[in-house]
Amino acid sequence: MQTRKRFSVTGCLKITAIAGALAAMALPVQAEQWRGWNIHPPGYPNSVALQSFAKEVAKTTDGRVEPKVYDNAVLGDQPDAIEQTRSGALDFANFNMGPMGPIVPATNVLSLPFIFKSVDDMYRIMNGEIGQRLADALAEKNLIALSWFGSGARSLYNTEHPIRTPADVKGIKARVMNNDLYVEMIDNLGGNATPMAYGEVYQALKTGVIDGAENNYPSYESSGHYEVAKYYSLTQHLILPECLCVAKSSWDALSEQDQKAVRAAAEHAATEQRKLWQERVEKSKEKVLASGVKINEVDDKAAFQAKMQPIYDEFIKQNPQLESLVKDIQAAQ
Ligand code: GTR
Repeated sequence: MQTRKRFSVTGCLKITAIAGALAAMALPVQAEQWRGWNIHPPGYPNSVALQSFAKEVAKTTDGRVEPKVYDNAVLGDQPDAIEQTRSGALDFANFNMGPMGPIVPATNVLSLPFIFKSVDDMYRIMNGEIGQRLADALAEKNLIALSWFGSGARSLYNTEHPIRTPADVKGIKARVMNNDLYVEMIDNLGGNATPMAYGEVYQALKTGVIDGAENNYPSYESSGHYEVAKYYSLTQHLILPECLCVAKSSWDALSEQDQKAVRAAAEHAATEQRKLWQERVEKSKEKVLASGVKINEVDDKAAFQAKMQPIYDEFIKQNPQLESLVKDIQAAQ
């Protein structure tokens, strides 16, 4: 008697057909829903670039990652959002390196006033080996910096009078971002520094809780601060890079292929942001001028710089391991 074959050819075909049908019916792989933090309003260069990032990621990961950007800091103020991203409660964000200093000490080097001579120098340096060193420091704190955005140069503005010399800062109550270096910066100029969340500054200016603040043209304009603080003085004391950062836990959960796709999207977003930034600076400047803002050059920038020397000295004393980073940035310009 012939032994029966376990599987006939037709039986095999049937099984293959059933397996195929089941696969077709199966639910698609669950997409990763990524929540992204953004401090700026829609239409701001960073916001537009973050939207492009989200769109490109969804496309190039074939929908495996679906980023969604939450504008206007609705998910919390910046120091809070940095912690949320470190812990993986948020998946990605565009962070300024200013409020990053208290969490990632190496990034404080970027907050030493006048460390960068120009925005172009900052871009060049952040694109190179020094930028990589800073990205490594961020990674140690669970933040994967995929690309660097620009945020121009920050200058002082206030409700009282033009600032031309350090003496003009005397008595000015100025809002600063959350970082002790900025408190020292304003104090060394004779003003009173008040650390405060970005979203609270408009009201504080209006009610006279503070007399001024410092920021770049696009933020001065988009926040409406220019409506209240009419003197914008070109101190250009800080040129801060910003990151497009992903939470380490979200990053580690990606396949190598998807990591590549996300990194490429972040790099494209940075290119777009830098281009939009330049255009926005001009538009913001026109808008504030048209509303009656008085813009002035500072007579002697060196006088402001000289007041910052003790901050450098103290910083290096407190952080000797960061002296080489400071020196390398200086030597690269
Ligand atoms: C903007 C920057 C924001 C935030 C803000 C501030 O220029 O893009 O991330 O740092 O300044 O002053 O708090």
